[in-house]
Amino acid sequence: MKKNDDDKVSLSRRQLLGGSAKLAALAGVGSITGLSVMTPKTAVAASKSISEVAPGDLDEYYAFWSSGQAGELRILGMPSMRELMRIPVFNRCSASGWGQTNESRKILRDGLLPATKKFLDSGNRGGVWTNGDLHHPHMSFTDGTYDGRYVFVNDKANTRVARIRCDVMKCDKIIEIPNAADIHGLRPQKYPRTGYVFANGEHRVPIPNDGGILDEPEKYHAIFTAIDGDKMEVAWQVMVDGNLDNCDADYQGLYAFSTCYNSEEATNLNGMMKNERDWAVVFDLKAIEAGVKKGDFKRIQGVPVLDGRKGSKYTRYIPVPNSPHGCNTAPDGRHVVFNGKLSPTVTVIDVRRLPDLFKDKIKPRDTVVAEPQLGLGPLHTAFDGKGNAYTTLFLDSQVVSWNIEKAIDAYNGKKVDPIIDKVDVHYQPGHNHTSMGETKEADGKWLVSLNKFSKDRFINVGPIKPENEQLIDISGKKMKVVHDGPTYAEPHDITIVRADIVNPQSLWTKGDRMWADASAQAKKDGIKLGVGSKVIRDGKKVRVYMWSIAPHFSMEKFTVKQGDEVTIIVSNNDAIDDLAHGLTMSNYGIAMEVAPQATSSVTFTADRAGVHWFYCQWFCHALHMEMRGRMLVEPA
Ligand code: K7E
Ligand code: CUA
Repeated sequence: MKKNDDDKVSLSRRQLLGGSAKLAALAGVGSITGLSVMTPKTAVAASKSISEVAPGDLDEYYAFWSSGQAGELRILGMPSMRELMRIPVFNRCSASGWGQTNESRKILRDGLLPATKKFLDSGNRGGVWTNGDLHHPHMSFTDGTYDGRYVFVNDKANTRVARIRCDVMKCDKIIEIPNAADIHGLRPQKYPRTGYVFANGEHRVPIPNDGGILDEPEKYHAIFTAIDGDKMEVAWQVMVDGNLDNCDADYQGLYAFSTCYNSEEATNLNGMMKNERDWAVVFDLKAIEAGVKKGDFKRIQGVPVLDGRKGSKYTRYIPVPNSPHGCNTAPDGRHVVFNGKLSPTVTVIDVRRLPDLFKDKIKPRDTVVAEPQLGLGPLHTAFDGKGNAYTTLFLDSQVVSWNIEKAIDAYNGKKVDPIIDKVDVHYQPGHNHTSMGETKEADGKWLVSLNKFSKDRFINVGPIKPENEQLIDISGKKMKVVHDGPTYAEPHDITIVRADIVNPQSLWTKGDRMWADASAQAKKDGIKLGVGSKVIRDGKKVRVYMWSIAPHFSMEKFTVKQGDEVTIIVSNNDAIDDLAHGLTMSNYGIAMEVAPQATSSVTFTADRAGVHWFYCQWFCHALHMEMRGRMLVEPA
């Protein structure tokens, strides 16, 4: 049971609907402390299917799912694979009003570069981006494991990085990354904490990219960025040779790694495939921090950019077979795997050799401790925390499990086969991910293979088919596919987090910073949010304050003049979990969610005269249909 700031005891619906409901009613809501609360048992590997989570039972893991070009973040329960929530980030969401409410537009706009703001203000672009390409969701770390604070995500389409607050599961910051083009790989620092969020600019472009340089690819650059995850500001950037694809961080807080598939620095497919070998770049974080301190950088677009091209003391380039893709550090804290993609191999390095590499005591390839041949099209690797790795084979449509130590033995000439097992997946896997697999607490229970094609696995839904995310039991020696999970465009990557680490609130806290602007304006207008119910006219600007308690809005009608700029501010006073309201202004294209104890606001021009009903679009009560009122717009 939770107390909200009104000191009223707020009951969870689950508790009310459970066994304690009658007793709660008898005892009166205020005095049920001490009653045994029904806690649903967590699904356990039992009976028919080990992945089955019976109706009413709860999952063991939260899985944060990317959505690629859909631009949102999704939460699935695992092992049930039930989709639980969608968190709009880079997309426009009709249900929640993300992209339209004042609160979301501020987040979508504030972190943009001045030139981008100017661009978005021109040509009817509406002031904010409404699309994104979200590939990589990763939770913040403390001491090598997830800490439940934030999930960070990239936007490849419009060169941004966003942060999701895990206390309310909403995006609270989005920043555009200067100098870089098209953020792809993204990983948080694992140790001592996040700390930095590392982000790869994938495509090479001129700096500045303002038309001064066009078809002169030799003058393009690729940029690696470290973002301060607490402030959501760029801490520093490093210019590199080649391009940047995926990245990861070590378990010591000393190095970060990126794969490069275009060492040729070409601009077309043939050119990018020329070299037999590309490379992985290693970034020396301590050296870079010292360089920033010493002023060994150029300040470009407001951020320090260090030169990490070949020969720099900040980086080393480790040659690996042509066109590597995934980049994954193992929970043993020692090994990093670069996945071959065009080569049937993965390259394993040992981070303990990196200090000598930076001192030039050894050659870059001397950091390699294994290079097992696994199959065709290795893209990404996950780990079980028991010394085994799981690599997706895109072309073979398989996942291969292999032992890291045995791969090292084989590289040293011993006659051992590191491959443990191969399992068919359906079809063409990209990323895969194990439960807690990118942390030191990898538990070796579950693997999800994120397959790009589902083809014949589901009934046909037309030319566009879902992807297929298959759940694989890895607790035994043999991998076992136990579930097909169709999902819509296009999950690249996921993060699987033990449920006890993630503890979201069920109610918003009144006065949350999410609607700080509305609070400040209300104060100026002499209104207390959730209490005042009033229309304030300020020249041609009209502010309408109202609150809601199921099943009504505090205002039945309000009148404005055609051409007024109207701001509607709604505070949801209900303090019962899951009791959300919304406000839709019909025939005005306006809709927003108002979650329990939250305030939402939206501004629009009332340039259409007549009677317009506003209504609650979030089913909240038996009298939900009656929860409505009128906006009367007087003709000019
Ligand atoms: Cu392999 Cu963008 Cu992570 Cu997709 S990336 S698969
Ligand atoms: Cu309030 Cu529906």
